Amino acid sequence: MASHTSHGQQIMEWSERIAAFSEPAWAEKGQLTVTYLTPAHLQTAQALTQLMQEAGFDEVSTDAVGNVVGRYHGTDIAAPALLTGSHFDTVRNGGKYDGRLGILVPIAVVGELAKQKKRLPYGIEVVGFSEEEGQRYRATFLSSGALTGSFDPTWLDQLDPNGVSMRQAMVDAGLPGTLESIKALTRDPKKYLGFVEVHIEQGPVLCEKQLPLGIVTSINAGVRATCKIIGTAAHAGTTPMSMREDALLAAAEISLMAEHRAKAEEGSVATVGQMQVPGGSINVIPGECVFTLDMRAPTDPQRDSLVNDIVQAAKQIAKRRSVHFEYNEVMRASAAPSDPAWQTRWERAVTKIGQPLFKLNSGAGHDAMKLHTIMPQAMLFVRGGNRGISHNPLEIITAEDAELATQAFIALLDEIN
Ligand code: HGY
Ligand code: MN
Ligand code: MN
Ligand code: MN
Repeated sequence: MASHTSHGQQIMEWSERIAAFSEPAWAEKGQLTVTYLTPAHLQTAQALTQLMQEAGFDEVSTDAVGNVVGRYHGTDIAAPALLTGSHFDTVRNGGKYDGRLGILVPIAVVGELAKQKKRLPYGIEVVGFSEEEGQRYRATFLSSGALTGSFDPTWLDQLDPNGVSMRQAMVDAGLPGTLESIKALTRDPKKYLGFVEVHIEQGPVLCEKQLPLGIVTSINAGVRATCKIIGTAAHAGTTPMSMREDALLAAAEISLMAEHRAKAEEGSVATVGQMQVPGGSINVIPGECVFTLDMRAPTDPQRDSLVNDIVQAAKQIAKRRSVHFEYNEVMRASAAPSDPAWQTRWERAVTKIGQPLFKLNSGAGHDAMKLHTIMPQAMLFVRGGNRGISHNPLEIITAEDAELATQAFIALLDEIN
């Protein structure tokens, strides 16, 4: 095993290197925003390609949706391969490790194998997924969806806030931009042993328990929706309070109702992450308000009852306030329990490197929940500092924990036989 923290230190340096690429409006504020197929996104993809080439992968390529795919062959090229990876796009003003750590750890692992000129009986395929967060386009898990045959063809015609279609963004990025080229990415599960993803926990549990690693038992179910309230714009000075059809106040009441409903049940969460009054003015009662809903729970039934209750209550609020409520679901992902065999491999790997075992479920969604639909999967969580804060520039990990994650991944390889 290399000297202590050598892989970990290397991963921290790589994280800094790829975090140098951010979209100008955010970079000028020292913030990290990398959304689908922007110049910063393409630069990040290029940097990941270079890291994979330097590490000694046998093949490195960019696929039709912009994934960076590295392959390190085994002794038997026809044997089913281990699939791993995570995403390199970020939320706006995001952290450096969300997704990216799950690409850099396997790159460090392959680098170690290549350095030792070691070949396993199976290949390793590392995917830097190009689009997971659904920021530029409402197309969450676009890239892992392309690999699992669930790419939604209507996404190609979706427009970003500047009116650029996804198809055009793909063509501008040098990608085919055709449904055929995307459908061709669907993976045949028979060619894979399974999918493993290393990811920061994005929560406070490991930090509070002072544990560097955690084994994921299941990924929570989620639904995301864009909502619109249509009321009546009117004069803020002359319209009596009793005669208002205020779109924003209806959205505000719906937001507080969603919070109240989620709080009523252990494990349920509901978030309004975005809210705008298009064309609003200081002296006009909002005639329209658009907002988003993100609702999650540990199981599909609990998620469904959360969503149904919130949507029904929202309709009641809209009716009482004489406004119109539109609900448009943009993502629905089922809970993804870890495959028992792969979870056990992670447990044995973590034990083998002398770390305590701790299991937890994932409140965050991950590419693994898409791969879950076609092959067995299990995840390893890495402790986040700053009480595990994430989707925030304060997101932080340590070189020591990155090193332990790399050692656990290497130990996992020995569990595959
Ligand atoms: O929102 C999530 O759970 C993930 O960060 N995409
Ligand atoms: Mn994220
Ligand atoms: Mn993530
Ligand atoms: Mn993920």
